[in-house]
Amino acid sequence: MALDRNSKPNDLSAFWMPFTANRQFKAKPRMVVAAEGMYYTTSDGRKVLDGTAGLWCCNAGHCRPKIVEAIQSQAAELDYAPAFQMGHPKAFELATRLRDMAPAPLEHVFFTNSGSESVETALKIAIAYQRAIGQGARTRLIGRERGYHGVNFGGISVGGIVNNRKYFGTLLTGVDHLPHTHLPETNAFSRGQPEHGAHLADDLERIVALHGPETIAAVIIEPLAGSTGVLVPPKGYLQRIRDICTKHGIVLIFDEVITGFGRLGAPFASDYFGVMPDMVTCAKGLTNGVIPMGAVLTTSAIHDAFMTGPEHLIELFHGYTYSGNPIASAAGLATLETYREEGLFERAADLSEYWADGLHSLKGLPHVIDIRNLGLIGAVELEPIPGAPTKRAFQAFLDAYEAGALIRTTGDIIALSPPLIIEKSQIDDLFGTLAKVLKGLD
Ligand code: PXG
Ligand code: PLP
Repeated sequence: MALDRNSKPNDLSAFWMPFTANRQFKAKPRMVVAAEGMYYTTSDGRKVLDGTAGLWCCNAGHCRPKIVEAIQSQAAELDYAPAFQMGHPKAFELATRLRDMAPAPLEHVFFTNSGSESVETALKIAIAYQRAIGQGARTRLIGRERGYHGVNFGGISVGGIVNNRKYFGTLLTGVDHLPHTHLPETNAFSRGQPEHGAHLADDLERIVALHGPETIAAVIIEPLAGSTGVLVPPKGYLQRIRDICTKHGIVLIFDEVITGFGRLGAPFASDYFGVMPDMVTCAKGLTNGVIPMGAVLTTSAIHDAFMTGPEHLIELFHGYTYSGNPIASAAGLATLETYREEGLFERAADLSEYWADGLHSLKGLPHVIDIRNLGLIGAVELEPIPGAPTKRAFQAFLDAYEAGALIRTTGDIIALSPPLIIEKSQIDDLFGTLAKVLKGLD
């Protein structure tokens, strides 16, 4: 069937859109109807360069043949298999492939359907693990200011983005937060990891002393905070967090929903920074964003602590109807194969200097107060319009879309994270378009 690029829904009212200014969108909709490689096609027939890999998820680019074929044939062969007390081969294959590509200590995989579910799963496993090893008083969870861990109750409780929390009641109890690592006074326009700020990890010692280490189950942080506007960890910070967790018997969870699958030019940020957590949460790039799927990776120490007691009993009372769904598993296998065949993680590493050059060339343009980068991630922070925060960056988003580039904004920060297949000429196009947009802003 030929694709009708002009097809438009005749009613936009029913769909309550997520994280969207609904009334503004519906007054002037931005619809994409097709995608291939680095580009979206809009409903008015324009090509838009994808500067964000969808929402940080299409790391191999769009409509990649191997992934499309895997999904099509899996749907026709085994559409769904019960996830509890039953199995199917591809979920096991994918778990093995993930274990083989993950940092060595992470040997077991629990499947979910999103980053948010991965976070809930990891927090629950951490608390249950502490109980399983006789540390049942360890129920507290420590997150970080400006952290994003999805939108479910556990995730927003440990998260640190005020608008994602304040409308939703009292959240989980027994949660505390580390300070964020955004230090513009000393670190603005750092290229790569900022020099200053490792000492902020020491705040964990204060929190541990305040509550008592024997009450703390886990610390969860993004190794590089993405959603809050790209906060790159200061040099030495992550290792200090690791050391303090080890010293006090606290499980360290790295939320790698954005940083997993090559975004920094290595399979995971844990590899890139050489700092090993006890659990990793991931999603997005696991299936190239094409079918919802997430995963939690754990060490054998954590997994094995549950594998005791009578063998006919369920060891962990947790799971989702779609954990390890066959079509998602097929998409995951084809995605990991595409990353490997095309050497996309290495490609991201090779391109990261060119990317940083292009990004930092925007310094000096109107309203630009900071630029941050690592791997194939970039952020441009704009001076907010007095009395109208977020408006200037949102205008940049609208103007860039009209000018043929898809960017993301959060607050007054523009975040960029292209598919890892981006060509140098497309990096030039992206920053060329962005420079023009920035020059035209009020
Ligand atoms: N943890 C982290 C670190 C994330 O970045 C989630 C959990 C939640 O994943 P799900 O699949 O439940 O959305 C995320 C998701 C943005 C943006 O533009 C970021 C995310 C999602 C959508 C938009 O920064 N991060
Ligand atoms: N709500 C109800 C009434 C259910 O029966 C189920 C699952 O059986 C769920 C929620 C959870 O759904 P899922 O397993 O897709 O997360």
